[in-house]
Amino acid sequence: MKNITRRDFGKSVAAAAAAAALPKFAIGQSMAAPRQFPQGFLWGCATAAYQIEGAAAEDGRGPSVWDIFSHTPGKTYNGDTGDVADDSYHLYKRDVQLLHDLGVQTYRMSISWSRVFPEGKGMPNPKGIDYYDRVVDELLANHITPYITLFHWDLPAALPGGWQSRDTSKAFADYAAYMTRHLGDRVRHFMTTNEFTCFTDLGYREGRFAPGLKLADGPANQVRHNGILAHGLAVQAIRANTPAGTQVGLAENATVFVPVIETPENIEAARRATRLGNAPFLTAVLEGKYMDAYLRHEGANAPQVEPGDFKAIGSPLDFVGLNIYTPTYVRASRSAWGFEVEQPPASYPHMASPWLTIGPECIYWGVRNVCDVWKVPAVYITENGCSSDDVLTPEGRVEDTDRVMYLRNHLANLHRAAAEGYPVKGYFLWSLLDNFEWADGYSKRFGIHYVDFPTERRYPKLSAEWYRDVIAQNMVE
Ligand code: PNW
Repeated sequence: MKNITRRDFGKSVAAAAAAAALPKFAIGQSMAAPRQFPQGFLWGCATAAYQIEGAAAEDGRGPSVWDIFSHTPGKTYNGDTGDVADDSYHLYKRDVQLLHDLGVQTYRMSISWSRVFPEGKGMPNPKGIDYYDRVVDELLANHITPYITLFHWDLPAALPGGWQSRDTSKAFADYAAYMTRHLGDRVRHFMTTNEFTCFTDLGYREGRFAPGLKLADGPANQVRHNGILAHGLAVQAIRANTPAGTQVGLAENATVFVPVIETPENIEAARRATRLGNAPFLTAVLEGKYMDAYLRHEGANAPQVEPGDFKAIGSPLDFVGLNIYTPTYVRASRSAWGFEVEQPPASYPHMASPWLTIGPECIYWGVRNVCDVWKVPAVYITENGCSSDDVLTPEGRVEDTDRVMYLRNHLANLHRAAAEGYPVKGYFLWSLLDNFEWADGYSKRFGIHYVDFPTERRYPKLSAEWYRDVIAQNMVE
């Protein structure tokens, strides 16, 4: 059979349209409106300190729980550590150049708390602060707006009890105050914490992440509480130490509930599930209290709350950052909760990381659920991206067509949210570079730039070329 080329197909469609007296359109041109993003929409990339910086023992940096954990045999893939990572500590100018070449307006980065306060508190380390001054100044010189996360999991190892102690939440607020007072003249956007569930549950209940503990429900719930308390105290500290107009938020991987079919009942089920499914974290932060249903469910294991905690935790935010990767499908049901979660069948597709199931509509529903339930003033996608089995050819190319597919479909769905009027202000692609993917070490690549770790050379992948076009046109095809 003769292969039908795109051109033939276009011709035959055009001929059929003419015959049927349908509106005319040019060959290859879609009848659908182009997916143009709102004017001023911010495009960016995201990274995190421990995943890219390396220089783990340089210039007075103190160890974090991730240094200890990754150096403990059996904890990370292949025993990989962040000792060198992308060596961005030394190569940051090259990385800012990559951002510049993409044409991004903005960059989300995090600060290594133990680089600034090697002991977690006490005396700051001037060389650590200098590094972040240099990075921020380099970004600004390239007209790239920094969005800074104060805590992306690399807790100073010296803090007694880690997140099991309320003192850590207070130490975090002091560090946030110091850091934002220092950077607040140049940086106007701060996120307190990244992904509560990863640094609390994965670190203290499941033991898959640093510090690798497997606590019982009671103490593990207290760790969660100390995490949201740290966020709240830090919001207060940032407000008190920065000029008016500084924007404060957080980056949260809220569970995104997607209606299995878009019926009014299932959409309502997704809303209910959004509140309940995020009860210990985002719901508590945005409602300024724990849901009764959560407290009832946890019973004797519910966290201890001290007077004033929720005044801090419920501090109003300027924006909510959502890290969006995967969908959780939900439908209406007659159960007590009013919804039921669908487990994906074994054949459900995923990217190179087995947990990274593909459901591009999750980015639309993530924004919509959060805006509909909590009426937040502004939303950013603070992370979205995927791992692929990238192969660097001898010519230095990486044809990551699957990553382009993943990103294109997510952006089409994000466009839907923007077009419906939801207040999405920007998008940070995870990640600028392949980097230390936590317990998966260097075995999973999330970058749109390939990093050849032995040489630290960076190569733009096909996805980087594609993203550059998206940014230039403020549009996704
Ligand atoms: C996020 N999960 O982590 C983090 O913010 C990044 O540091 C990380 O590199 C990126 O996503 C890719 O993993 C997650 O198992 C890690 O569902 C694991 C999960 C989700 C997010």
